[in-house]
Amino acid sequence: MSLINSTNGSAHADVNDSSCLDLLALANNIKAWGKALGFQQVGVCDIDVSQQKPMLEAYLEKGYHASMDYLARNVDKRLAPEKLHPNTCRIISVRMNYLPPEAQFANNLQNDKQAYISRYALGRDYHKVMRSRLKKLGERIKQHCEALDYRPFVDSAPVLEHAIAQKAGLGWTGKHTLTLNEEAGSWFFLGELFVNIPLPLDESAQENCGTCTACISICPTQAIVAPYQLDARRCISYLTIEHKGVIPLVYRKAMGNRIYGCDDCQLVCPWNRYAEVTQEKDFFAKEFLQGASLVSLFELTKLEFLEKTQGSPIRRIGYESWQRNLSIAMGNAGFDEQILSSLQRALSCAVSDVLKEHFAWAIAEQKTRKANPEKAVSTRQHERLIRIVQKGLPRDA
Ligand code: B12
Ligand code: SF4
Ligand code: SF4
Repeated sequence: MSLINSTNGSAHADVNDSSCLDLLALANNIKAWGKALGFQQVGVCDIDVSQQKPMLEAYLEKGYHASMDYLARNVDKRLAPEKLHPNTCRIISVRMNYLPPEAQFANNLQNDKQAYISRYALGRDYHKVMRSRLKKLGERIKQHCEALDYRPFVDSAPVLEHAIAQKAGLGWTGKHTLTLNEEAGSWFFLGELFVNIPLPLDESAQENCGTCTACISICPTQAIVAPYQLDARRCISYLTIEHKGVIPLVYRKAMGNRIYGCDDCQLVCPWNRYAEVTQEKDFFAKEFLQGASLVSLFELTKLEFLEKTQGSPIRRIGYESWQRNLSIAMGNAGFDEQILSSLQRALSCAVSDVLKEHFAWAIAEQKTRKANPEKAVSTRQHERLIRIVQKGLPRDA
């Protein structure tokens, strides 16, 4: 393969290679192939994300990345994608819907004896689904352009996926810091194919939150500390998925029955009224999670947990965090004899200090509620969320 130099000194594929001659036609084909592979949208951008530098640095300086040290590593690669994969001159950005049919958001959030799991995590791990499709897309392009060198990314590498998606026209970064789209809302995953072919660029997406601040005011832990700025230390998604050890008391009540991730900032977003449900069976809820009670999930043995969560993103948090999160939800539930005895049994044989502390807290909460049954479990903010969902997302309520 011969190479030519681009203006920034890096090398990219030879456009004179007869198989890549018509780059516009190739880009159109890539979009059609991507859609046939199950991506709802495919866009192309260049690799200049350097304008993100001050925001990224401020985010890290303020410690908003919490214990996710990997976000502070490889900042140079995040800001210069060609350092991550040499000779990259374009990024093909893709998105894939994940909202399962009958999401039952309000029903599930209202039922404090049931576990609420973020809708992105009910089915198969999206990393696997997306990466294998992106690889297929890369192989397909290569059949038509031998000079292609590509590398797929989903989430795991130092890639500024939101900034790239926006440049490629897939949507803008909302005030909740997620990518959203006027036609599709935000219930989709992002992925990228780094390539060395100078494909024509798509127009970037324009910011369109306007004066809305719904996501900021509904966040149960005030994690969106300013528009476009998320302090992960306060975010329920971070606390339930990434954070190890004790969950600070101050956030426990606000977690309600959310035992894995949180969808609240997306639930109130007006653009999600137009969201499509996914056709991917892989993202439909695993059977053991459908309408699952807190007790039934809490009483899974470690072996059962590992078996049932095979291929699911939930497995990644491990059994201890699983039990920790469930015990908080059990502590937040209205008084229930079964919940209390299940927690007491678990405390009597717990070895981990973290779990002992959480189980004891949850038992104390249950006992308080037993003594004061009239004491409200739900907060006014939670009730407001339920009303907004019922009104704004009737199909998914
Ligand atoms: C780390 C991470 C998290 C962390 C931290 C998120 C965060 N906002 O920092 C935690 C665990 C909290 C998390 C939670 C969730 N995540 Co997450 N997460 C990531 C990951 C791996 C990296 C994100 C990152 O780089 N953060 C670092 C900061 C610096 O980046 P940023 O948030 O984009 O910040 C930019 C803007 O805020 C902006 N900015 C900052 N300050 C200012 C100020 C002004 C004035 C302006 C204009 C801009 C601005 O500049 C920053 C730098 O570019 C990405 C995948 C990826 N590689 O991008 C998935 C990703 C963002 N997550 C995803 C999902 C689905 C979620 C959850 C919805 C899951 C859930 N239901 O629980 C929640 C949503 C929480 C939320 N409101 O963001 C999807 C989002 C898809 C989409 N439609 O956008 C991604 C893209 C994964 C994927 N491949 O699909 N996540
Ligand atoms: S995911 Fe939940 S806790 Fe995190 S910012 Fe959104 S609403 Fe707040
Ligand atoms: S809720 Fe409003 S402010 Fe938040 S992302 Fe959606 S449109 Fe933007």
